Amino acid sequence: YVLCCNKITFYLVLDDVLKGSMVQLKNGGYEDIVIAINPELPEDHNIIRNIKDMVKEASTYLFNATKQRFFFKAVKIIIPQHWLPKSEYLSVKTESYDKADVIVANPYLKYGDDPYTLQYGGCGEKGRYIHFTPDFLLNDTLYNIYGSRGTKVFVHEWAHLRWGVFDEYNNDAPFYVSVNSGKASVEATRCSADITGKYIVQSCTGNNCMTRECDYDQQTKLYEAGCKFVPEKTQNAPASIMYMQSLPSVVEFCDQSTHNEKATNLQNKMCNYHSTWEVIMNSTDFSNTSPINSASPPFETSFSLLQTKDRAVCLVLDVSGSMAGYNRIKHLYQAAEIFLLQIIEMGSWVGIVTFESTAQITSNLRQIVSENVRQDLIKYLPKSAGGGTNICAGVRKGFEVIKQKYSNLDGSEIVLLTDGEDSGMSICLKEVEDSGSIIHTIALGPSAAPELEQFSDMTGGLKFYATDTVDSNGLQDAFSGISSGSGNISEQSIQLESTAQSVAVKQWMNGTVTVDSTVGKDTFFVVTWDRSTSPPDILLRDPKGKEYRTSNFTVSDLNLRTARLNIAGTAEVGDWLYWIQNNHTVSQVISMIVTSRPASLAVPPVTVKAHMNKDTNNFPNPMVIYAEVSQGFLPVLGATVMATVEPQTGSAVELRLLDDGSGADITKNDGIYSKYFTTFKGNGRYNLKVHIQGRNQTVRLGRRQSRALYVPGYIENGEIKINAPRPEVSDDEIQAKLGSFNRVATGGSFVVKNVPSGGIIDVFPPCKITDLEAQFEEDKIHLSWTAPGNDLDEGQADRYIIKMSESLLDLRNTFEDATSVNTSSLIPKPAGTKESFQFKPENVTIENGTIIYFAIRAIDNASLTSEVSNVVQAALFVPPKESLPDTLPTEVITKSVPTQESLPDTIPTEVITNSVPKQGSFLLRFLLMLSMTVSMFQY
Ligand SMILES: [Ca+2]
Ligand SMILES: [Ca+2]
Repeated sequence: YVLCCNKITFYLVLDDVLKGSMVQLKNGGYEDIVIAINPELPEDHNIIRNIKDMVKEASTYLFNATKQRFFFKAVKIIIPQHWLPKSEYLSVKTESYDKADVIVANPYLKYGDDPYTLQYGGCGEKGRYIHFTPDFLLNDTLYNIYGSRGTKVFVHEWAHLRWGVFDEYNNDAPFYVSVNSGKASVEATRCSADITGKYIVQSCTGNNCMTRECDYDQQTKLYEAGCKFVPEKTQNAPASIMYMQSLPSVVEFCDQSTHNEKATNLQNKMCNYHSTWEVIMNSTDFSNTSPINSASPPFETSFSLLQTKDRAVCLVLDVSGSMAGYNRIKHLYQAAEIFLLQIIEMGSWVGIVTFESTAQITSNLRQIVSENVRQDLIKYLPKSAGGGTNICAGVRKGFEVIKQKYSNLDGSEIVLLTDGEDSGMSICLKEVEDSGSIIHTIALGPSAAPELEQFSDMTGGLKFYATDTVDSNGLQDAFSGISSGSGNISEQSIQLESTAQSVAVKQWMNGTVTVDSTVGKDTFFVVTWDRSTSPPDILLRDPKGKEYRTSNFTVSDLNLRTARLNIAGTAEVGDWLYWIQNNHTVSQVISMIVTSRPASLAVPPVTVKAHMNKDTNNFPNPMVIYAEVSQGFLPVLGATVMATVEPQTGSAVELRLLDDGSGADITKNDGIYSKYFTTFKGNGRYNLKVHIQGRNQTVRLGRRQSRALYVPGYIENGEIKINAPRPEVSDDEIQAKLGSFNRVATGGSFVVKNVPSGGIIDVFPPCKITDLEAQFEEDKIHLSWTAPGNDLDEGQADRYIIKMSESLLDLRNTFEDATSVNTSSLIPKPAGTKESFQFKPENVTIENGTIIYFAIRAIDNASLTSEVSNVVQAALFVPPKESLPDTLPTEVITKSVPTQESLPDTIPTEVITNSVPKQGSFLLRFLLMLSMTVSMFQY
C-alpha cells in the first residue's frame, strides 16, 4: 500500500463505459448523448426547444469551464410515441428511455424542481442519469434559484454524471469551524472559501418578512437552525460550479489552488479532500483529449429527434442437440411461456425463431392484442432439440421476422438464447452492430459462446446468464427481466417472487408473497416442478381467506410441469400464503414465481433495479452490488435487500445489501442498497438476483443527493433579497404508507477473469471507513464509526490505527507520520457494527480555537491495511460574545417568489432564542469549557 497521496489514488478501478449510456467523446466533443422525455408527458414542443437552448448554451460554458477541452457536439432527444408524428422525427434505434443520460419526467410527489443526478458510485465513477422536471425546463422564473439552465445547471449536473464529482455545499452540515491565524470562526460550507456573503436568518408573517444576522446555536456552537449563507450577487470568486452554480461570477470548478478542503461536503469526503478539477483531470475523458485551440467550441451542438414506436421483439431460441441435456428445452419452454403470457406488454409485436445448424421461423410477428394471441404464441415454442449451433443464422432469421412489419430494424429487439459455442459467430458481428436492433442475450449453461455478450454490448441489450441448477430459476428470471425499456412503467410486468427449493417426499414448501397496493393487475402465480408428471398439491390463500387449490390452476401440458393461476381483476392487497406438498415418490425441486402489473396509472409501483458496478471484472479488484429501490423517483428506505450471486461453478453466495452509508454504500438513506462482492468462485459468468422485502412501518421516502444548489437569495447593492424557501413536503407525505411489499429483480450477468486456480490467499483489505465522527466529552475525545471487515465490508478486521494532527492534509498525505492514539485496548467488531472509542488526547492543550483532526485505518490478519478514512474535526469554539446580535437592525423585504405551485405561505418558524450564558465568572467559564459539545463533522 502506497501511503503518500500527492496524486489521487482510487481504490475502485473505474469503468470505461457508463452502464447503459452510449455517450462517446471524440476530439473533445460529446456525441450520442440521449435525453429522453417520459412517455407520460403531454405533447409540448417548448420542452424540446428549451432542451436545445439549454445544451447549446451549456456547450460554450462547459468549453470555458474545462479550459477549452470539452463541449457538447451531438444530442439525441427521444420523443414519446403518443406525440403527433412529424417528418423530421427519426426512429429510435438502440437508444431507450431506460438507458438515457438525461430524463425529463414529473416526479410522483411534487416537492420542487431541483435538478439532480442519480449518482451512487465512488469518486470519479459515472452516475446513472440526470433528472429534470418539465417545470424546470419550462419555468424561466426558476433562473433566480438555480441560475440559467444551460450556462449553469446542466454543466453542474453533467459533472456529477460524467466525472463522478460531488456537491460542495451540504444542507445537512451547512457550517463548520475554521481557524485562521489563531482566530476561530464559523464558516459556510462552500468552495471556494473566497465567496463572500452574510449569515442571515429570515422570519415571515404573511408576506412581511424580516431578516437579521444569525445567532450562534449553543448546542452545536455553529449558527442557529434556519441560518443561511446569502452570497453577494456581485463578487470576484470564479469558483465553483459544484458549489453555487447560479452565482454570476462562477465560471470554473474549484481547483487545487481555490479548493476548500475544510468544507464539510460530500466532495471532500468522497474524493479525499481533492478539488473537483483534480478529479476531472484524473478522468479518462481528460487523458484521452487535449485542449482545443479556439475561443469557442468548434461545432455548435446538433440535435436529432427520435420517436419511439410499438415494441417489436423476436425470440431467437437455440434448439441444438445440447439443449436436450439437463432438461434445458423444458426449462426454456417454462421460461419463454412466462415471457409470452405474463411479461410482454399489451400492444407489443412478437415473433419466434428457432435455430440449430439452420434457422426456422416458427411464428410470424403478431401483435399482443388479447389473451388469445398470447395462448396462440406459446404453441410455437420449441419442445424438442437436435442439430448444431449457428447463432448468426438465428439472428438473421430474427431480423427477417421483424422486417415482416417494419421496413428497417430500428428499435426492434431480439432475445437471443443459446447454450452452445459457435466459431462462426464473428461473421455477423458487424451486421448486428449496424442493424439498429437491440440484442438481449441469455447464456445458458457453462458452454454458451463466450463472445455472446458482444452482441448485447454493441447494441445496448441486456445480458443474462442461467445455470442448469434447477433451484435457481435462472431462465425464468432472465425472461422476466426483459420488460420494455420505454419508461412506460404502468404497463410493465413486475416480479414479486421467484423462489425454488428441493422438497423431499411428502414434505412442504411454504411461503408468503405480499401483494402491495401499487400492484395487483394481471397477477399470476406460477408453480413449476421438475420430476413428477402430475402437479404437486397446491394451496394458496389470499389475504381475505379465499383459497385456491391445484384444481384452480391451469396445467396446459403435463410434460411441461407448469401450473399457472391468473387472479381475476385486481389481486387483494396483503399477504398471500401458499403451501405446496411434494406428492411424488422422490424429492423434486418446486418453484413459485409471481408477477403482477401496476394497479393504477396514478400511483407508480415500487420498482427495483439491480446491477454490479461493472460487467467484466479482473481479479483481485472487488466488485460492488447495487439495488436501487424506488417509487416514482423517490427512494424507498428501510427495506430488507438480499442479493444472490450465482457463479458458473460452485454454490451461490447470499449477501445482505445495506443503505447505511458505510462500506460500499456512499450515502445513507438514499434508497440505494450496496455491498462489496469479493467471494469469487473462479472465472467465467456469474448472475445476480435480488430479493426485496418491505415490512410495515419500515418504509419511508427520502430525498435525492447531487442536486443543483437552491440559492437562498442574494445580497445586491447591500440589500438582502431572499428567495422563497424551497418547497418542502410534509412529513406525512414523505412517510408514505407503502405498507409491505415483495420484489424480485434480476441484475443480469457479469464476467470475472484472472481468478487464480487453487487456494486464494487474502487479497482484500478492510474497506475504507467513511463515517468516522468525533465528539468532545469533557476532556476526552469520543470517536465512532462503522466497523469494516477483514475483506472490505465482510468479516472482522484485526486492529485499528488512529492518528491525530492539527493539519487535515497532513493526515491525508502522511498518515503514518502523524501522532498515534493508543489503540491497544481496541478490538475490531464484526463488519457493519457501530464502534465507539474514547480517549484522552495527550500533549494537547485544548483551548478556544483548538482544532484537532482524526483519521483511522483498519488492518486485517493478513496485514492488509484499509485506505485512510474520512478525516474528522474536533474543534473547541466559544462563540464570540461581541457578535451576539441583540440589537441588529432588521429590514422588511418583499419576497421574490418563483412561481411554484406548492409553495407554503409561511416559512416554518424557527425558534430563535438568545440563551447564551454570560461568560463573566471564572467558574461558569470553566464549566462552559467542560460541557462544550465540540462541533463535529463526519467530513
Ligand atoms: Ca445508499
Ligand atoms: Ca482480508
